[in-house]
Amino acid sequence: MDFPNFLTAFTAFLYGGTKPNYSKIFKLFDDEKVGCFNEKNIRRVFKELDLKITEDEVQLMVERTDLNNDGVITEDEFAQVMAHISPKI
Ligand SMILES: [Ca+2]
Repeated sequence: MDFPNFLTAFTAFLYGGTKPNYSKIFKLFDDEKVGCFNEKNIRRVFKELDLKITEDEVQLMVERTDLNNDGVITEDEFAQVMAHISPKI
């Protein structure tokens, strides 16, 4: 599964046929409410949702979403990437 398909599947899993709410998804990852998340948060969310994610997929998700390469994903970065790759509803 490539990254766009992976995130589409992920949002579909969370929200079924409804329009994905990026902010809501972001808050799942940013459980410490610091305004950003990292690979550690990604592993936790997937574990909590009982979804399998490989280490490669975690790295890929960070690589593709961390637009300014500072090691963390902000809500802006997340929304931009999600809006870009999600199917238009
Ligand atoms: Ca960043």
